[in-house]
Amino acid sequence: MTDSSTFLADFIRGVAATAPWGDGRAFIDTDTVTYSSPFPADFVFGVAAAAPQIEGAAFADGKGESIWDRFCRQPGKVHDGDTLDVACDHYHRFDADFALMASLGVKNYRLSLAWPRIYPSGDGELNQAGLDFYRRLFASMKRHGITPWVTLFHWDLPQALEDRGGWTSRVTVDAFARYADTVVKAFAGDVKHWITMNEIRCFTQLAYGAGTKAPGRRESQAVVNQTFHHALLCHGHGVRAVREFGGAGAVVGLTDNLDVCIPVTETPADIAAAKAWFLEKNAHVLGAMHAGHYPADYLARAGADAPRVERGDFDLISLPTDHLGLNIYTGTYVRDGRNGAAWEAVPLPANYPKADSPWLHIAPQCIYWATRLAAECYGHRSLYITENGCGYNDEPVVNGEVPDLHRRDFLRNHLREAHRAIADGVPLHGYFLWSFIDNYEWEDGYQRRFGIVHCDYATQVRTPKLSARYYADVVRGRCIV
Ligand code: BGP
Repeated sequence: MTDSSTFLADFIRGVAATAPWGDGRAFIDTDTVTYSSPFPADFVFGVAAAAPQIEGAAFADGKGESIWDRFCRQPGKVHDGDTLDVACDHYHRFDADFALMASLGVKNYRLSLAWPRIYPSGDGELNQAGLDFYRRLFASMKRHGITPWVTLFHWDLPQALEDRGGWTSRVTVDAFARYADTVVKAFAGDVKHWITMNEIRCFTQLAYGAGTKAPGRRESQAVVNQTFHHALLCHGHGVRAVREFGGAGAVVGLTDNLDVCIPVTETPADIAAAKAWFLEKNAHVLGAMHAGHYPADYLARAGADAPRVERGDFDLISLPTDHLGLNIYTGTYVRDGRNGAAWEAVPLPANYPKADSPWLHIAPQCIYWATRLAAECYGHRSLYITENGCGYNDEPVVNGEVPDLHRRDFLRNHLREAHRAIADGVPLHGYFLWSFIDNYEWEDGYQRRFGIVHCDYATQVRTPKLSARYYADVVRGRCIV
Protein backbone atom coordinates (compact mmCIF):
# COMPACT_ATOMS: atom_id res chain seq x y z
CA MET A 1 0.00 0.00 0.00
CA THR A 2 1.27 3.48 -0.78
CA ASP A 3 -0.08 6.47 1.03
CA SER A 4 -0.49 9.68 -0.91
CA SER A 5 2.75 11.36 0.24
CA THR A 6 4.85 8.32 -0.77
CA PHE A 7 3.07 8.30 -4.10
CA LEU A 8 3.84 11.99 -4.59
CA ALA A 9 7.51 11.54 -3.68
CA ASP A 10 7.81 8.62 -6.12
CA PHE A 11 6.14 10.69 -8.80
CA ILE A 12 8.54 13.57 -8.15
CA ARG A 13 11.55 11.26 -8.35
CA GLY A 14 10.25 10.04 -11.68
CA VAL A 15 9.99 13.59 -13.00
CA ALA A 16 13.48 14.40 -11.71
CA ALA A 17 14.92 11.41 -13.53
CA THR A 18 13.55 12.76 -16.79
CA ALA A 19 14.67 16.38 -16.17
CA PRO A 20 16.84 17.84 -18.96
CA TRP A 21 19.96 17.05 -16.91
CA GLY A 22 18.78 13.51 -16.44
CA ASP A 23 20.71 12.71 -13.28
CA GLY A 24 17.75 12.48 -10.98
CA ARG A 25 18.81 15.32 -8.70
CA ALA A 26 15.91 17.22 -7.27
CA PHE A 27 15.01 18.95 -4.07
CA ILE A 28 12.42 16.81 -2.39
CA ASP A 29 11.02 17.60 0.98
CA THR A 30 8.43 14.96 1.67
CA ASP A 31 7.13 16.89 4.68
CA THR A 32 6.06 19.88 2.65
CA VAL A 33 6.32 18.19 -0.75
CA THR A 34 8.27 21.03 -2.32
CA TYR A 35 9.86 20.38 -5.65
CA SER A 36 11.55 21.92 -8.58
CA SER A 37 14.00 20.41 -11.02
CA PRO A 38 17.55 21.48 -10.36
CA PHE A 39 19.68 24.05 -12.14
CA PRO A 40 22.55 22.51 -14.14
CA ALA A 41 25.45 21.27 -12.03
CA ASP A 42 27.81 23.98 -13.36
CA PHE A 43 25.29 26.84 -13.04
CA VAL A 44 26.94 29.70 -11.10
CA PHE A 45 25.00 31.23 -8.21
CA GLY A 46 26.59 34.41 -6.91
CA VAL A 47 26.12 37.82 -5.38
CA ALA A 48 27.33 41.18 -6.66
CA ALA A 49 28.50 44.55 -5.37
CA ALA A 50 30.82 47.31 -6.59
CA ALA A 51 33.83 49.06 -5.07
CA PRO A 52 32.49 52.61 -4.75
CA GLN A 53 29.21 51.40 -3.29
CA ILE A 54 30.61 49.35 -0.40
CA GLU A 55 34.28 49.99 0.23
CA GLY A 56 34.22 53.41 1.89
CA ALA A 57 37.78 54.55 2.73
CA ALA A 58 37.21 57.07 -0.04
CA PHE A 59 40.47 58.91 0.59
CA ALA A 60 42.50 56.27 2.44
CA ASP A 61 45.96 54.97 1.53
CA GLY A 62 46.47 57.27 -1.42
CA LYS A 63 43.13 56.75 -3.21
CA GLY A 64 42.30 59.59 -5.57
CA GLU A 65 38.99 61.44 -5.82
CA SER A 66 36.40 59.84 -8.09
CA ILE A 67 33.67 61.65 -9.99
CA TRP A 68 31.19 60.27 -7.45
CA ASP A 69 33.24 61.66 -4.53
CA ARG A 70 32.90 65.07 -6.20
CA PHE A 71 29.27 64.71 -7.40
CA CYS A 72 27.89 63.59 -4.04
CA ARG A 73 29.13 66.83 -2.46
CA GLN A 74 27.18 69.01 -4.87
CA PRO A 75 23.95 70.14 -3.21
CA GLY A 76 20.82 68.36 -4.38
CA LYS A 77 22.54 65.68 -6.45
CA VAL A 78 22.33 62.75 -4.05
CA HIS A 79 19.58 61.89 -1.59
CA ASP A 80 20.33 63.54 1.79
CA GLY A 81 23.79 64.50 0.53
CA ASP A 82 25.02 60.98 1.34
CA THR A 83 28.69 60.42 0.53
CA LEU A 84 30.72 57.32 -0.31
CA ASP A 85 33.21 58.12 2.44
CA VAL A 86 32.37 55.19 4.72
CA ALA A 87 29.64 53.19 2.93
CA CYS A 88 29.74 49.64 4.35
CA ASP A 89 33.36 50.08 5.43
CA HIS A 90 34.10 46.94 3.43
CA TYR A 91 37.66 48.26 2.99
CA HIS A 92 38.31 47.38 6.63
CA ARG A 93 35.77 44.59 7.06
CA PHE A 94 36.14 42.49 3.93
CA ASP A 95 37.38 39.42 5.76
CA ALA A 96 34.30 39.26 8.01
CA ASP A 97 32.10 40.01 4.99
CA PHE A 98 33.55 37.07 3.08
CA ALA A 99 33.09 34.85 6.14
CA LEU A 100 29.41 35.85 6.15
CA MET A 101 29.11 35.27 2.40
CA ALA A 102 30.67 31.82 2.78
CA SER A 103 28.35 31.01 5.68
CA LEU A 104 25.43 31.54 3.26
CA GLY A 105 27.00 29.02 0.90
CA VAL A 106 27.71 31.67 -1.77
CA LYS A 107 30.89 30.80 -3.63
CA ASN A 108 30.93 33.40 -6.41
CA TYR A 109 31.20 37.14 -5.90
CA ARG A 110 31.11 39.82 -8.57
CA LEU A 111 33.06 42.88 -7.41
CA SER A 112 34.77 45.82 -9.06
CA LEU A 113 38.19 47.42 -8.69
CA ALA A 114 38.38 51.12 -7.87
CA TRP A 115 40.39 52.73 -10.65
CA PRO A 116 41.23 55.82 -8.47
CA ARG A 117 42.68 53.53 -5.80
CA ILE A 118 45.18 52.24 -8.33
CA TYR A 119 45.83 55.33 -10.45
CA PRO A 120 44.69 58.23 -8.21
CA SER A 121 44.81 60.67 -11.11
CA GLY A 122 43.73 58.21 -13.76
CA ASP A 123 46.92 57.82 -15.73
CA GLY A 124 49.69 59.26 -13.59
CA GLU A 125 51.59 57.52 -10.86
CA LEU A 126 50.63 54.03 -9.73
CA ASN A 127 49.45 53.73 -6.11
CA GLN A 128 51.00 50.50 -4.85
CA ALA A 129 48.82 50.60 -1.72
CA GLY A 130 45.75 50.23 -3.95
CA LEU A 131 47.10 47.07 -5.57
CA ASP A 132 48.12 45.74 -2.14
CA PHE A 133 44.59 46.22 -0.84
CA TYR A 134 43.10 44.09 -3.61
CA ARG A 135 45.82 41.49 -3.15
CA ARG A 136 44.75 41.13 0.50
CA LEU A 137 41.11 41.06 -0.54
CA PHE A 138 41.64 38.25 -3.11
CA ALA A 139 43.66 36.27 -0.55
CA SER A 140 40.75 36.54 1.88
CA MET A 141 38.26 35.41 -0.77
CA LYS A 142 40.46 32.42 -1.50
CA ARG A 143 40.60 31.48 2.19
CA HIS A 144 36.82 31.57 2.27
CA GLY A 145 36.44 29.52 -0.92
CA ILE A 146 34.90 32.37 -2.95
CA THR A 147 35.67 32.87 -6.65
CA PRO A 148 36.10 36.50 -7.81
CA TRP A 149 34.33 37.83 -10.92
CA VAL A 150 36.00 41.18 -11.42
CA THR A 151 34.60 44.23 -13.20
CA LEU A 152 37.30 46.64 -14.32
CA PHE A 153 35.07 49.71 -14.36
CA HIS A 154 31.93 50.29 -12.33
CA TRP A 155 31.44 54.06 -12.72
CA ASP A 156 34.11 55.54 -10.37
CA LEU A 157 36.10 57.47 -12.96
CA PRO A 158 39.07 59.34 -11.45
CA GLN A 159 38.02 63.00 -11.15
CA ALA A 160 41.36 64.07 -12.65
CA LEU A 161 40.32 62.40 -15.91
CA GLU A 162 36.92 64.06 -15.81
CA ASP A 163 38.78 67.38 -15.50
CA ARG A 164 40.42 66.51 -18.84
CA GLY A 165 37.12 65.70 -20.57
CA GLY A 166 36.07 62.43 -18.95
CA TRP A 167 34.18 60.09 -21.25
CA THR A 168 33.99 62.76 -23.97
CA SER A 169 37.73 62.43 -24.53
CA ARG A 170 40.07 59.78 -25.92
CA VAL A 171 42.46 60.66 -23.07
CA THR A 172 40.20 58.45 -20.93
CA VAL A 173 40.47 55.59 -23.42
CA ASP A 174 44.28 55.66 -23.31
CA ALA A 175 44.26 55.91 -19.52
CA PHE A 176 41.86 52.99 -19.24
CA ALA A 177 44.06 50.85 -21.50
CA ARG A 178 46.99 51.42 -19.15
CA TYR A 179 44.90 50.78 -16.03
CA ALA A 180 43.49 47.56 -17.53
CA ASP A 181 46.97 46.32 -18.44
CA THR A 182 48.19 47.05 -14.91
CA VAL A 183 45.43 45.29 -13.01
CA VAL A 184 45.13 42.28 -15.30
CA LYS A 185 48.92 41.74 -15.06
CA ALA A 186 48.85 42.24 -11.29
CA PHE A 187 45.97 39.86 -10.60
CA ALA A 188 46.30 37.26 -13.36
CA GLY A 189 47.10 34.70 -10.69
CA ASP A 190 44.06 35.57 -8.56
CA VAL A 191 41.33 36.29 -11.11
CA LYS A 192 40.11 34.20 -14.03
CA HIS A 193 36.71 35.81 -14.67
CA TRP A 194 36.84 39.37 -15.95
CA ILE A 195 34.14 41.86 -16.90
CA THR A 196 35.27 44.95 -18.77
CA MET A 197 32.63 47.61 -18.08
CA ASN A 198 29.41 47.87 -16.11
CA GLU A 199 26.37 49.32 -17.89
CA ILE A 200 27.77 51.65 -20.53
CA ARG A 201 24.42 53.40 -20.94
CA CYS A 202 24.27 54.47 -17.30
CA PHE A 203 27.68 56.14 -17.09
CA THR A 204 27.29 57.79 -20.52
CA GLN A 205 23.64 58.58 -21.33
CA LEU A 206 22.52 59.20 -17.74
CA ALA A 207 25.76 60.88 -16.66
CA TYR A 208 26.44 63.11 -19.69
CA GLY A 209 22.91 63.41 -21.11
CA ALA A 210 20.28 63.36 -18.35
CA GLY A 211 22.86 64.51 -15.78
CA THR A 212 21.41 62.37 -13.00
CA LYS A 213 24.61 60.39 -12.42
CA ALA A 214 28.15 61.69 -11.92
CA PRO A 215 29.55 63.90 -13.32
CA GLY A 216 26.03 65.28 -13.88
CA ARG A 217 26.57 66.89 -17.26
CA ARG A 218 23.86 67.73 -19.77
CA GLU A 219 25.49 67.53 -23.16
CA SER A 220 24.06 67.24 -26.65
CA GLN A 221 23.13 63.83 -28.04
CA ALA A 222 26.19 63.99 -30.32
CA VAL A 223 28.47 64.34 -27.29
CA VAL A 224 26.65 61.56 -25.46
CA ASN A 225 27.02 59.28 -28.48
CA GLN A 226 30.74 59.96 -28.46
CA THR A 227 30.97 59.02 -24.77
CA PHE A 228 29.53 55.57 -25.39
CA HIS A 229 31.81 55.09 -28.37
CA HIS A 230 34.76 55.77 -26.06
CA ALA A 231 33.32 53.37 -23.49
CA LEU A 232 33.04 50.68 -26.18
CA LEU A 233 36.71 51.27 -27.01
CA CYS A 234 37.58 50.75 -23.35
CA HIS A 235 35.62 47.51 -23.39
CA GLY A 236 37.82 46.47 -26.32
CA HIS A 237 40.96 47.38 -24.38
CA GLY A 238 39.71 45.32 -21.46
CA VAL A 239 39.30 42.29 -23.72
CA ARG A 240 42.73 42.90 -25.25
CA ALA A 241 44.36 43.21 -21.81
CA VAL A 242 42.88 39.92 -20.62
CA ARG A 243 43.98 38.14 -23.82
CA GLU A 244 47.52 39.56 -23.48
CA PHE A 245 48.07 39.32 -19.75
CA GLY A 246 45.26 37.24 -18.21
CA GLY A 247 47.08 33.93 -18.40
CA ALA A 248 45.69 30.49 -19.10
CA GLY A 249 41.99 30.01 -18.50
CA ALA A 250 41.13 33.72 -18.21
CA VAL A 251 37.75 34.69 -19.66
CA VAL A 252 36.28 38.11 -20.36
CA GLY A 253 33.09 39.83 -21.47
CA LEU A 254 31.01 42.99 -21.13
CA THR A 255 28.20 43.58 -18.66
CA ASP A 256 25.42 45.48 -20.38
CA ASN A 257 22.15 46.86 -19.09
CA LEU A 258 20.49 46.13 -22.36
CA ASP A 259 17.02 47.43 -23.11
CA VAL A 260 14.69 44.55 -22.32
CA CYS A 261 11.23 43.84 -23.64
CA ILE A 262 8.55 41.29 -22.94
CA PRO A 263 6.04 40.21 -25.59
CA VAL A 264 2.53 40.88 -24.29
CA THR A 265 1.54 37.40 -25.40
CA GLU A 266 3.96 34.62 -26.18
CA THR A 267 2.60 34.26 -29.70
CA PRO A 268 4.63 34.43 -32.93
CA ALA A 269 3.36 37.91 -33.81
CA ASP A 270 4.17 39.52 -30.45
CA ILE A 271 7.50 37.67 -30.20
CA ALA A 272 8.48 38.97 -33.65
CA ALA A 273 7.52 42.48 -32.51
CA ALA A 274 9.61 42.08 -29.36
CA LYS A 275 12.59 40.96 -31.41
CA ALA A 276 12.31 43.99 -33.72
CA TRP A 277 12.09 46.32 -30.69
CA PHE A 278 15.07 44.59 -29.04
CA LEU A 279 17.29 44.92 -32.12
CA GLU A 280 16.42 48.59 -32.51
CA LYS A 281 16.94 49.59 -28.89
CA ASN A 282 20.22 47.71 -28.46
CA ALA A 283 21.75 48.60 -31.81
CA HIS A 284 24.31 51.12 -30.54
CA VAL A 285 25.97 48.87 -27.93
CA LEU A 286 25.35 45.15 -28.43
CA GLY A 287 24.41 45.54 -32.09
CA ALA A 288 27.59 47.49 -32.85
CA MET A 289 29.84 45.12 -30.90
CA HIS A 290 28.50 42.12 -32.72
CA ALA A 291 28.25 43.58 -36.19
CA GLY A 292 31.71 45.20 -36.04
CA HIS A 293 30.23 48.57 -37.01
CA TYR A 294 27.28 50.76 -36.07
CA PRO A 295 24.23 49.19 -37.72
CA ALA A 296 22.82 51.12 -40.68
CA ASP A 297 19.43 51.68 -39.06
CA TYR A 298 21.11 53.14 -35.96
CA LEU A 299 23.23 55.46 -38.12
CA ALA A 300 20.12 56.56 -39.99
CA ARG A 301 18.37 57.42 -36.72
CA ALA A 302 21.43 59.17 -35.24
CA GLY A 303 22.12 61.23 -38.38
CA ALA A 304 24.67 63.98 -37.75
CA ASP A 305 24.85 62.97 -34.07
CA ALA A 306 26.43 59.58 -34.84
CA PRO A 307 29.75 58.91 -33.07
CA ARG A 308 32.99 59.76 -34.85
CA VAL A 309 34.79 56.50 -35.53
CA GLU A 310 38.53 56.30 -36.21
CA ARG A 311 40.31 53.67 -38.25
CA GLY A 312 40.84 50.51 -36.20
CA ASP A 313 38.22 51.36 -33.52
CA PHE A 314 35.99 48.44 -34.40
CA ASP A 315 38.91 45.99 -34.49
CA LEU A 316 39.03 46.58 -30.73
CA ILE A 317 35.30 46.95 -30.07
CA SER A 318 34.41 43.70 -31.80
CA LEU A 319 37.16 41.52 -30.37
CA PRO A 320 35.57 38.15 -29.56
CA THR A 321 34.50 37.71 -25.95
CA ASP A 322 33.84 34.61 -23.85
CA HIS A 323 30.56 35.62 -22.27
CA LEU A 324 28.03 38.42 -22.01
CA GLY A 325 26.82 39.71 -18.67
CA LEU A 326 23.31 41.11 -18.47
CA ASN A 327 22.01 43.33 -15.70
CA ILE A 328 18.28 42.72 -15.80
CA TYR A 329 15.80 44.43 -13.51
CA THR A 330 12.70 45.27 -15.50
CA GLY A 331 11.26 45.38 -19.01
CA THR A 332 8.97 47.11 -21.49
CA TYR A 333 5.89 45.30 -22.76
CA VAL A 334 5.76 45.12 -26.54
CA ARG A 335 3.19 43.77 -28.98
CA ASP A 336 2.61 43.51 -32.68
CA GLY A 337 2.29 47.01 -34.09
CA ARG A 338 -0.93 48.38 -35.45
CA ASN A 339 -1.10 49.93 -38.95
CA GLY A 340 1.90 47.94 -40.18
CA ALA A 341 4.38 49.11 -37.51
CA ALA A 342 6.96 46.49 -36.51
CA TRP A 343 6.15 46.90 -32.84
CA GLU A 344 4.14 48.83 -30.32
CA ALA A 345 5.25 49.45 -26.74
CA VAL A 346 2.42 49.29 -24.22
CA PRO A 347 2.68 51.91 -21.47
CA LEU A 348 2.45 50.67 -17.90
CA PRO A 349 -0.68 51.61 -16.00
CA ALA A 350 -0.19 53.76 -12.91
CA ASN A 351 -0.88 50.93 -10.49
CA TYR A 352 1.46 48.40 -12.10
CA PRO A 353 3.54 46.80 -9.29
CA LYS A 354 6.96 48.26 -8.61
CA ALA A 355 9.72 48.34 -6.01
CA ASP A 356 10.58 51.60 -4.22
CA SER A 357 13.03 52.46 -7.00
CA PRO A 358 10.64 54.33 -9.30
CA TRP A 359 12.09 52.73 -12.44
CA LEU A 360 11.91 49.20 -11.10
CA HIS A 361 8.62 47.78 -12.35
CA ILE A 362 8.30 44.16 -11.39
CA ALA A 363 8.10 42.03 -14.51
CA PRO A 364 9.87 38.69 -13.89
CA GLN A 365 9.57 37.60 -17.52
CA CYS A 366 12.29 40.18 -18.26
CA ILE A 367 14.80 37.50 -17.27
CA TYR A 368 13.50 34.99 -19.79
CA TRP A 369 13.17 37.39 -22.68
CA ALA A 370 16.40 39.32 -22.15
CA THR A 371 18.46 36.15 -22.13
CA ARG A 372 16.54 34.46 -24.93
CA LEU A 373 16.66 37.48 -27.24
CA ALA A 374 20.36 38.13 -26.50
CA ALA A 375 21.09 34.55 -27.51
CA GLU A 376 18.84 34.60 -30.57
CA CYS A 377 19.77 38.04 -31.87
CA TYR A 378 23.51 38.01 -31.24
CA GLY A 379 24.35 34.32 -31.16
CA HIS A 380 25.69 34.33 -27.63
CA ARG A 381 26.66 30.94 -26.28
CA SER A 382 27.46 31.97 -22.73
CA LEU A 383 25.25 34.39 -20.81
CA TYR A 384 25.32 35.41 -17.17
CA ILE A 385 22.83 37.52 -15.30
CA THR A 386 25.36 39.75 -13.58
CA GLU A 387 22.74 41.75 -11.64
CA ASN A 388 19.13 41.27 -10.66
CA GLY A 389 17.45 42.48 -7.51
CA CYS A 390 15.10 45.02 -5.99
CA GLY A 391 15.43 48.16 -3.88
CA TYR A 392 13.16 49.12 -1.00
CA ASN A 393 13.32 51.79 1.70
CA ASP A 394 12.82 51.17 5.41
CA GLU A 395 13.64 47.55 6.00
CA PRO A 396 14.09 47.53 9.76
CA VAL A 397 15.61 44.68 11.75
CA VAL A 398 12.81 43.05 13.76
CA ASN A 399 13.87 40.53 16.41
CA GLY A 400 17.20 39.93 14.73
CA GLU A 401 15.82 39.55 11.23
CA VAL A 402 14.57 41.63 8.31
CA PRO A 403 11.39 39.88 7.12
CA ASP A 404 11.76 40.96 3.50
CA LEU A 405 9.20 38.64 1.96
CA HIS A 406 8.84 41.12 -0.90
CA ARG A 407 12.47 40.45 -1.89
CA ARG A 408 12.04 36.71 -1.40
CA ASP A 409 9.11 36.78 -3.83
CA PHE A 410 11.04 38.91 -6.31
CA LEU A 411 13.96 36.53 -6.20
CA ARG A 412 11.87 33.40 -6.49
CA ASN A 413 9.82 34.69 -9.41
CA HIS A 414 12.88 35.87 -11.32
CA LEU A 415 14.77 32.63 -10.71
CA ARG A 416 11.83 30.70 -12.10
CA GLU A 417 12.18 32.64 -15.35
CA ALA A 418 15.92 31.90 -15.40
CA HIS A 419 15.07 28.25 -14.94
CA ARG A 420 12.52 28.40 -17.74
CA ALA A 421 15.08 29.99 -20.07
CA ILE A 422 17.57 27.19 -19.42
CA ALA A 423 14.89 24.56 -19.96
CA ASP A 424 14.15 26.20 -23.33
CA GLY A 425 17.81 25.92 -24.35
CA VAL A 426 19.00 29.46 -23.60
CA PRO A 427 22.74 29.29 -22.75
CA LEU A 428 22.35 30.96 -19.37
CA HIS A 429 25.21 29.88 -17.11
CA GLY A 430 24.90 31.95 -13.97
CA TYR A 431 22.99 34.39 -11.80
CA PHE A 432 24.46 37.11 -9.56
CA LEU A 433 22.05 38.71 -7.14
CA TRP A 434 22.28 42.48 -6.62
CA SER A 435 23.26 42.89 -3.93
CA PHE A 436 25.12 41.06 -1.23
CA ILE A 437 24.67 43.92 1.20
CA ASP A 438 22.74 47.20 1.39
CA ASN A 439 25.01 49.85 -0.07
CA TYR A 440 25.40 53.27 -1.61
CA GLU A 441 22.81 53.31 -4.38
CA TRP A 442 24.25 56.23 -6.33
CA GLU A 443 21.90 59.23 -6.42
CA ASP A 444 19.54 57.42 -4.03
CA GLY A 445 22.28 57.31 -1.40
CA TYR A 446 21.66 54.98 1.52
CA GLN A 447 17.90 55.36 1.43
CA ARG A 448 17.41 52.52 -1.03
CA ARG A 449 18.28 49.02 0.17
CA PHE A 450 19.01 46.27 -2.34
CA GLY A 451 20.95 43.89 -0.07
CA ILE A 452 20.09 40.43 1.13
CA VAL A 453 22.22 41.42 4.11
CA HIS A 454 21.08 44.46 6.07
CA CYS A 455 23.71 47.08 6.90
CA ASP A 456 23.19 49.34 9.90
CA TYR A 457 25.22 52.30 8.68
CA ALA A 458 25.57 53.79 12.19
CA THR A 459 27.07 50.67 13.75
CA GLN A 460 28.17 48.72 10.66
CA VAL A 461 26.36 45.67 12.05
CA ARG A 462 25.37 43.19 9.33
CA THR A 463 22.14 41.19 9.63
CA PRO A 464 21.21 38.60 7.00
CA LYS A 465 17.65 39.23 5.86
CA LEU A 466 15.04 36.54 5.32
CA SER A 467 15.94 36.73 1.60
CA ALA A 468 19.55 35.80 2.43
CA ARG A 469 18.36 32.64 4.17
CA TYR A 470 16.08 31.94 1.22
CA TYR A 471 18.89 32.40 -1.32
CA ALA A 472 21.19 30.22 0.78
CA ASP A 473 18.60 27.43 0.54
CA VAL A 474 18.39 27.88 -3.24
CA VAL A 475 22.17 27.79 -3.59
CA ARG A 476 22.49 24.77 -1.31
CA GLY A 477 19.77 22.77 -3.08
CA ARG A 478 20.65 24.19 -6.52
CA CYS A 479 16.95 24.60 -7.18
CA ILE A 480 14.07 26.92 -6.44
CA VAL A 481 12.54 26.28 -3.06
C1 BGP B 1 22.67 49.00 -11.55
C2 BGP B 1 24.09 49.24 -11.09
C3 BGP B 1 24.35 48.87 -9.68
C4 BGP B 1 23.19 49.15 -8.73
C5 BGP B 1 21.83 48.77 -9.29
C6 BGP B 1 20.67 49.32 -8.51
O1 BGP B 1 22.35 49.88 -12.57
O2 BGP B 1 25.00 48.52 -11.89
O3 BGP B 1 25.55 49.48 -9.29
O4 BGP B 1 23.26 50.39 -8.23
O5 BGP B 1 21.68 49.22 -10.61
O6 BGP B 1 20.15 50.47 -9.10
P1 BGP B 1 20.05 51.95 -8.52
O7 BGP B 1 21.13 52.11 -7.51
O8 BGP B 1 20.28 52.84 -9.70
O9 BGP B 1 18.70 52.04 -7.99
